[in-house]
Amino acid sequence: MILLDGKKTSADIKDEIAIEVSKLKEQGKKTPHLAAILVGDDGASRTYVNAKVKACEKVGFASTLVKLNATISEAELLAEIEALNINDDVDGFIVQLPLPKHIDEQKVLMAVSPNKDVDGFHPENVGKMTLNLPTFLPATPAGILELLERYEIETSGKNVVVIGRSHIVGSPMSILMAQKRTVGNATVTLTHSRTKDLESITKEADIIVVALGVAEFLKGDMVKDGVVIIDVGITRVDDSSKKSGFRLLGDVHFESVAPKASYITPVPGGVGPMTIAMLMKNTLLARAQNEA
Ligand code: BQF
Repeated sequence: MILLDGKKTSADIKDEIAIEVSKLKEQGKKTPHLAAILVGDDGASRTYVNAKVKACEKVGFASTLVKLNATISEAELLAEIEALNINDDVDGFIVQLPLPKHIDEQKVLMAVSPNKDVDGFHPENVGKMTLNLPTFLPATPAGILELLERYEIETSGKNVVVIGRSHIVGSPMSILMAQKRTVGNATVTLTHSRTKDLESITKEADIIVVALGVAEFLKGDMVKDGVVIIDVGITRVDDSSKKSGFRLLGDVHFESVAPKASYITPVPGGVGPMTIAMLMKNTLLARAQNEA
């Protein structure tokens, strides 16, 4: 069993991006600038946004964090988005999810200018992704592709099973893995809460991407020997022995699955850090496209 080290791989990618940024600066070109909008004070969301700001510092990007009160109206949030859309100094921005319940997420994602949409969530960019046209790929699926590529894991002709159909991970992951691309050409099965006899499907899988948000859902008796496991879950569970007061659990029951796996992502330190690195990559791309 080989651990897919997302922490190390993401550090490598950030080093590569930092070199590109130094080159831009040497050439007297503009520094890439990522902005993030954080609505409310959800603890996990704050952690994610802080990780993104820190990554910007690491690669040499400028960053702006726009913090808004949880009680902000949808109209006021849309006005903040428009301000970033028309701010020529900002190359790309994200609206940290999840949003408070009184705000229509789809309306918000559609307000982000597609050429600044470094999360790749705007319908125009989802459409481009689906057609395999150049666009910003959503960071988590892109991070998984990058991890598979760097570990030289063959995907062509393999049976890939994706568990979970979210717009952020499961759905785009299933689309990308089926496409004709370097990491792709797989036979993909997208499974979800209404899937019948999931175990009979996962047992045939060469690669399983688990992204349903249920801690330790996938057990060892659901997979075959040699399977490649990509665990996207990150559920916080109370743990008084930790400084933070919690620890993270994946969607995979690591103890029973890992012994059967050829490759497996740990939680933490697997897919999560790759997500951040790919957001940096998309921001560098956004800057390049503004230059052109
Ligand atoms: C790690 C996210 C659910 C809902 C909204 C590193 C992250 C996570 C884990 C991180 C996530 C998850 C992010 C680790 C960003 C990934 O070491 O294992 C980094 O910051 N993520 C997000 O922005 O919004 C989410 C999960």
